[in-house]
Amino acid sequence: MKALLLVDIQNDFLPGGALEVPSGDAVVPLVNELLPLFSQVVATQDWHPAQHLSFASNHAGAKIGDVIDLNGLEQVLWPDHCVQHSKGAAFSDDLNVDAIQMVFQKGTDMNIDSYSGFFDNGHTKDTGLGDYFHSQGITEVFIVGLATDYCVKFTALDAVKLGFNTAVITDATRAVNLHPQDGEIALKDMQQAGVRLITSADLKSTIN
Ligand code: VGL
Ligand code: ZN
Repeated sequence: MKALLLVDIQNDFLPGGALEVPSGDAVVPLVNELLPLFSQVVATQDWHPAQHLSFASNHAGAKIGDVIDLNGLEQVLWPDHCVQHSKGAAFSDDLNVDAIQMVFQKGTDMNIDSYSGFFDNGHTKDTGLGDYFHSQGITEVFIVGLATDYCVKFTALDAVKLGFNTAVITDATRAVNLHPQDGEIALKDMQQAGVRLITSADLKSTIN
């Protein structure tokens, strides 16, 4: 069984949002077109408390983009984003949210970030997404959304580690690119770990 996994298609990651991903909005119409190809559609949602320690604003003297040690893990400091219940944390208004069966929220613990939709960055807490897929008989996971170099990447790497046949639909993802090549490097890292890189056109021609 296949599932489509929508990673963080939230206002703050779209142009004009707090942590805007260049052309992040371009993924939305592609994702809407893919939704009818799947009987299982699941979304992740970055869902931070205002005190989240991935926010530069919560560290005196820190700047956005600084890298700090946060409880033993390397942490990039971000602008305040996806604060719980804010408009920025909501899914894009243009996304067909009616097709989403389950939402898994992450980044809710202020002391640790969570790029992957499966586990936090320390791999200590589980969101329940892996168990949900198992309970639904999902063996194949197709990933779309934002951002290629953070949440898409770590979600895809964990999906492979958990034994799912994992594909990233590259034209339905966009990168933050704090450094210009980050998106490209992330795709290579995923491919080396066993993630298949496909396009939405590939998918449309092979499914149904
Ligand atoms: C993300 C940075 C911080 C993402 C989330 O969704 O890729 N990136 N929080
Ligand atoms: Zn975040």
